[in-house]
Amino acid sequence: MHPTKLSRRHFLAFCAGTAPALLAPPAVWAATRARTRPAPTGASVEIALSAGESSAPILPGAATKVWRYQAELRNGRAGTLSSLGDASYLGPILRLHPGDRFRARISNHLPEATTVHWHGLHLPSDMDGQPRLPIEPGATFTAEFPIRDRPGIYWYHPHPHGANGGRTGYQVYHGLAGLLIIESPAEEALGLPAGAYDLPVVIQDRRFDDHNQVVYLGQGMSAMHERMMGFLGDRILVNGRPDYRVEVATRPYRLRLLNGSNSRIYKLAWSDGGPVTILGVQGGLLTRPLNRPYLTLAPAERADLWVDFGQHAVGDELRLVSQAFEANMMSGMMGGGGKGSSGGGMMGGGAVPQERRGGGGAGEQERAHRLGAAGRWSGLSGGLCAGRPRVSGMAG
Ligand SMILES: [Cu+2]
Repeated sequence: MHPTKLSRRHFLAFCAGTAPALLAPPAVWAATRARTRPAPTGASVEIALSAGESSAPILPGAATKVWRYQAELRNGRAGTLSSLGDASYLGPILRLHPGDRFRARISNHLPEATTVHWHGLHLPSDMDGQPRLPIEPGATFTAEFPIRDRPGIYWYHPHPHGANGGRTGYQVYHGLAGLLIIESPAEEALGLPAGAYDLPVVIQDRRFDDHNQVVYLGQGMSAMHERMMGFLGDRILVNGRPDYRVEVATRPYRLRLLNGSNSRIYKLAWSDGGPVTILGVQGGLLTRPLNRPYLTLAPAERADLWVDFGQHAVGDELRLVSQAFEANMMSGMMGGGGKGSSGGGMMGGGAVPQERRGGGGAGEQERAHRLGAAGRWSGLSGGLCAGRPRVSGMAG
């Protein structure tokens, strides 16, 4: 199938509403059976995390068989876990603070070995779900480590080896992934939109068969080709849902984007042509917000966006669209040239398409007064160069 099928197709709509009561689907922020107990040991935040078989009503008709993370809070702050709702196959959002000592008791209820990799975090390698330390079916593993990273967007997913290039791509594709957000009182002091105004946006592509079941890789030669070039779905899901829509208030929001797709790269832009305001990328907040006509997000990359729906009238609909862009079919393999939505993601390190200049107006819009204190992070920024977002890959 040709990737341009997705060109300009909107997959995420924000509708400006009036009443704050309409802000976010309650399911998004409902806690996942969260409860607090005294800590038996030194971990300040402890969860029980299971990976198992489940199903989700993704498309009209039959439910889709998925693999799903579920979690329970054993110790720690209320709000550590938040669910995207039962209709989403994604794991709960995990919110941690710098300085936390985090423990996850991981149990594998899958029919095959798995691991849990804490993507983006700095932690001891023997706690990081490396393929050399598989958790066999029916087994458990306790990962414990201090949270040393900056506030920002991270995620967790399996990282096992396996036949035919490994099972990482397969397991993530079948639903095993979740957002991990590090937040801190210092970041809170910046006054960015929080709570119901801080929305997760996990973007993934999937392919479904006639019975609403996900299909991973084609048959025969096509499977080999897709394994080499990167598997692409033909349907975009946001937070595990098709045609995702959010009722929003006419005010600023913070969006936490993760490209959780196996291979697809997105060129994201607003349907009204307005600038994409980037507060941060993987690695945390930038020293100041950047305005760009679009944002390129490769597999596993994250972006912190700011958007003011107050610029729109009540009843307006604003869409986040995935624009078409030129792709070099071999670039995904070689790691060079423009990496397009038709492939890539295997080797990483490629250049992104040339930035269009001027489309976003002033370039770096000065919203610095809102982020004045962000200067403290300056030594650690740089995940996103001006006009040239960094690209990284994730093995499919
Ligand atoms: Cu990863």
